[in-house]
Formats: sequence, structure tokens, C-alpha cells
Amino acid sequence: MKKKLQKLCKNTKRYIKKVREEHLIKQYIKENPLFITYILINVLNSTLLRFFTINTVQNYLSIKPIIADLSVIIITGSLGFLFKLKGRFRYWLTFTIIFTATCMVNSVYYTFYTSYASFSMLSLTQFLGPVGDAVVQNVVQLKDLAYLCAPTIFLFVNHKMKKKGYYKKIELKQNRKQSALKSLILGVILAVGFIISLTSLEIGRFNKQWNKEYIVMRFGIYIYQINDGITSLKPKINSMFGISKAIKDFNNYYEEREKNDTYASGTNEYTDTLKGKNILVIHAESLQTIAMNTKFNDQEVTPNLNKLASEGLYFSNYYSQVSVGTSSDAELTFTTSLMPTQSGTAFVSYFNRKYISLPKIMQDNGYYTFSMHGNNADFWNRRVMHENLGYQKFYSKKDYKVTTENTIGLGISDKEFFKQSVAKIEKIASKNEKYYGQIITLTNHTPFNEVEKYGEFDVDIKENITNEDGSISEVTYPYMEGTKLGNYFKSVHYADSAIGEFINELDQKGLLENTAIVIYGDHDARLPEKDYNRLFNYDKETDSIKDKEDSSYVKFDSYQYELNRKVPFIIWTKEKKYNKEVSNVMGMYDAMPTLTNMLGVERSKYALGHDIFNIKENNIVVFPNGNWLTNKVYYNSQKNEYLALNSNETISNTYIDENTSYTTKLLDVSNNLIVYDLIAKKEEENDLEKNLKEGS
Ligand code: GP9
Ligand code: MN
Repeated sequence: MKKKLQKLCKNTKRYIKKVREEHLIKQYIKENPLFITYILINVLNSTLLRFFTINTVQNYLSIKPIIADLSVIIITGSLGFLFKLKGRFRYWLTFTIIFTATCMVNSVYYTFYTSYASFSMLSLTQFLGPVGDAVVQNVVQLKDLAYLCAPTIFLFVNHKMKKKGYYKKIELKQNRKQSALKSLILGVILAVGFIISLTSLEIGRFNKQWNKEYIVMRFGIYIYQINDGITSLKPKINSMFGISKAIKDFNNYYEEREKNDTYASGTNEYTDTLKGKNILVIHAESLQTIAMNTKFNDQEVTPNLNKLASEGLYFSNYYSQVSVGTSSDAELTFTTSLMPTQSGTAFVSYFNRKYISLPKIMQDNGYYTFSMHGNNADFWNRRVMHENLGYQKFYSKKDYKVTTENTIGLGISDKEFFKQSVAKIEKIASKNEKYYGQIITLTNHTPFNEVEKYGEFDVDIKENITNEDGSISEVTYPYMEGTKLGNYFKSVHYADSAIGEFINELDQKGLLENTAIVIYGDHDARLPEKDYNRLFNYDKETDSIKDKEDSSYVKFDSYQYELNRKVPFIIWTKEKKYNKEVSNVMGMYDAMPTLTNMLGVERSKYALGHDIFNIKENNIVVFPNGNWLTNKVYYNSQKNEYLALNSNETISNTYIDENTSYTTKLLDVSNNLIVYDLIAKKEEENDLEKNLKEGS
């Protein structure tokens, strides 16, 4: 092995020497001027596009996308050598035009939407309008035309070479197949080098494809566009097979549910208690219930939320049910009571399906509906999906004054965002009798490392000790400072204070009268298990983690981790003090059925969750990976194991089997409903039946 390696090194060295001494590179360039031009101009174009669109140093210095672009350009270009000179020229020109068009379209699109173009959007009529306008507005912009230099240079070089009679000389010398193979090998080597350099985060984001800027910054525009093409086709391919079985299962499932699910409808003491009220829903980024239950040096992490929770309805065992679509999945499940899809994400891959959603229902009931978020409108494809979900207006980054000073992490700070939102809500309130708004926060987003911007909040233990001379001094025990969980608590403390200020400002403007505030944490913050262990088992005397044998040791294994991922759900009104904590387990999908009943509006018959005040202790929370949770059991479907939550109770196999089968069926129906667009199909079928009846 060692010998082989040495031989390989020797050969490579010899080859490099040969390349240098015999000026092989110079010779290659001399012999392939058109191919080299083809490579350079197309890399230049893609690099220009990135430079014009993403203005960060990280992007300017990034070599990865250049290597990715090079490999795409060289691999596609290598096949050109198989043609004779004229065909070769045409082949490279065609690809240059395709690459140039890709850059131009994305450049224009970016100016308008601050995001990159997607094939899937082409099917949307609302997209064609604005882009048509955008083309007109931008046609004079020099930067969009700059890319045309590429085909121009290509034609120019070809013309020059022809004039010099260069090609005739080359044609005699070149072996077409060998040239193609050599270039292909070079392209493949670059591609392999690029793939090896990828981190798991980059691969993960690439697979999801929604974080477009991130992908272009790492993979270059050409790979982004190829991947986008494949991702856009996937939902179409998925929905081509198995539709008849899906329709049958769907019909059976909902018929059965209407007949036998006694909790699916019905009134209770909370029915209509929110009838006619304005609704402001706060989608609180990465807010976990643990923050509400934690104090440092007697200071609550979330004093404002705790106050709202104690005065209002507080659901203390509420679980997010997100999959890879994180924030967007939370929005989907909260507003439609459906589960995230099994592949891709509903917001990105199935944005053109029909959904029965809370904002749509509210709009049908005379409400003005809107959403607000300080990030780019295209993040998670919200611009398109919010319209589909029934928000009449989406206030996004472009509607806010965002400056470097008021930015934290991903964008505008929550405090500034809320402040500017109050002014907008005031206007909305003056023009509309009733409104329903979804307000999506941003600051409390991983990696929680802009600690200096969150404001003062101690996460170390501070104690006063009396010295021998009677004086008092403060000692600090290094507890959570510097840990990710510690930083998270500081960030949540900031987010809580922003919510507190928001409520105060709404109150000052008289906007809390006849308004209900609904708050939910969108998903957990994916914090390290070891940090929780420190939080629960820190021994300040020894500055270490307690021993497992210690009587006060708190067990925190993978089950506790899962259970601890819960997020708060609060419903609060200024006038009515509910003062109630609901501790039955509840999923994000139970929010819509609970709220429609409280609001006194019609429920969605496709909702998969339940009104918690009807189902109470019999509720089950289904997770996208097949795990489920009841008041009695947390079941892990991957391991086929469970944790009994009440040690005194024995759990029967039937209980596990029944709930597992309930979970599998629900996940399948939910997925099929979205993938095959079954709500739309059902409605078409009903309309047809109605017309036939009326006709006969
Ligand atoms: C982005 C924000 C965060 O706009 O909603 O999304 P997430 O990373 O939590 O899915
Ligand atoms: Mn989120």
C-alpha cells in the first residue's frame, strides 16, 4: 500500500514536471482557445451574478461556487469535443446562451424578489405579472445586460480564430474522443473535489432547496438551477402514481371520522368565547416551554409570557409537529391542522394545492387577514404560500425599515419589528371592522450568538456572601454562561421582552380592546443534550456535573429530550381572565380545531387535530417521524420502544398497537391529501354531483 502510494506520488510529480517543462498548459490553451473562452466567460457570468446579488465578504471570498460552476461548465462542455469544428462551436454557443439566460433571469428576478428564480413558480399566474413588470423596469439596468458580454466574447473569439485560420491547423492534430475524455476527467475531478468538501449542513440545505441564497453561495447558480429543476419536478412525479388508492383511503378515513370520532365536533364551555374578536397570532421563533419554567437568581427568563400564561389559557404540554420545513411546517400545521409532507415541504413543493386554513375561514367570516414577517418574502416561499393560505396581505422585509443598527441575527430585531408592526396594525384596525393577523418573529433564531445585543441577563449563579469582616461580596458560579443553552435563554429573554413591549404598545393605542392575543412557539431550538444535563445537574460547590448516583441527579436521556421539545401555546385577552392551565398533551394540529370552536366559526372537516376541550385527556400527538405521545406514553417508532409517563400504570400492547396504527393512517392521509391535492378533487367531485342533480 505504502509502495503504491509512493509510486503514485512519484508519477504525479513526474507528470507535473512534464506539464511544466513542456509547457503543456500553454499548449493546451493554444490548441483550445474556444473551449477555454467558453469556460472563462461562463464562470465569469455566474461569479458576477453572485457578486451583484449577495453582498457579503463571505460570498466574495468563497471559492466553492467557482469550483462547482467550473465542474458543471467543463463536464457539459467536454461533450462538445465529440463534434467537428462547426458543431462544436454551435454546441458551446448553445450552452453559453443557456448559462447566460440563467444568469440574466436570476439577476432580474433577484432585483425584484431578493431571491433566485425557480421553475416551479412558472406555473403561477401571479408570478408572471410582476416578473413581466420587473423585466420592463429593469431592462435598462446595466448589470442585467452585463451577462450578454459572454456570448459576445465567445462570438468574437470564434471570429478571430477563424480569420487566423487557426482551426484548420487544430483539426488535423486533434483526436476528438481523447479531447472529450480528457476534459470530462478534469470536470469530474473538480466535481469530486467539490463533493468531498461539502459539510453535512450544506448537503442538508441542498436537499431541501428552499434556502436559495445559501445554496447559490455554496453551489453556484448552475447547480442551484439544475437542482431546482429536479425539485420542481418531484411533486409532479409523486402525484402521478397511486392516486386511486389515495382517493379511496382519503374517502374512507374522513367518512369513518365523521361517523365515529365523537371528539371531532361538539360544543364546550369555551365555544364562542372569542366570537367576533380580532385575532393577533404571534408565531414565536424557537420558543420552548422550558424557558418559561426557568429562573436564574430568582429572575424569570420570560416574565411577560409567564404573566400572559397565568392570566390566559395556557397549554403547558403543547408540541410542535414540524419536519424538515421547520418554521413553514409550523405555520402549515397551525393554520390547516394537517401534518407536514413526507418528502419535500408543503410550502415549497406543494404551494399550489388547495388548503382549508384558518385565515381563509376568517376571511369568509368577514375578517381582514394579513401576515407580517421581517425576513425576505421568499424565505420558505411565504410570498406564494401566504396568499394560498388566505392572507390578504403579507407585510415582509420590504415593508419594514431595516438598518444595520436595528438588525439582530437573520434580520430586523423583534423589538423594532413589533414597533413598526403596531403602526401597521393601527392602520388596519382603522380601516377594518375585524381582523386576523399572523405575526412571525425572527430574532430568537439559532445560533443565538449575538449575545451582546440581547441585553443584560445573568445565566450564571450569583450569590452574596458575608466576609469575616462583615462586608458583603458577590460570588459567581460559572453555570450556563458561554453555553449554547445559556445563550438561548438570553435570546428568549430578549424575545419575551419584545413581546411585552408589543402588548404594551397595542394597549396604549387601544388595540387590545376586543382583541385576542394567541402565541405559539414554532418548534424547539435544537439545543445540545449535554447543556440540559448541565442545567439540571450542576453542582456549584464542585463546578461539575453531579454524579448519576447522586440522589438529586435528574435523568435527562433521549426521551426527556423529546418531551422537553414542547413549546408554549397561550390564548390571552385583556378583558377576560381565563386563568387556566391545560396540561393534557396537545399538538400544533389541535390549535385550529380548538380556535375555530372558540371563535364560533365553521371547523374544517379535513382537520386532523381536535378541539382540546372536547378530546381532553384522550388526545394523541402524532409526530411526522411516526412517534406519538399521549398523556400516558411517549412512543418511539424508530426503536419500537416507549416510555410510560406514569410509572404506576401498565401499558397494554393493544394500546401501543392501536395508537401506532392511528398514527400511520393519519400521516398517510395527510400526506396524500396534500400531494394529490385531494381537497380540490373532492370539491370538484361535489360540484359535479350538484350540477348533475340540478340538471336532472
Ligand atoms: C425565517 C424564519 C426562520 O424567515 O421563519 O425559519 P426556520 O429556520 O425556523 O425554519
Ligand atoms: Mn422557526
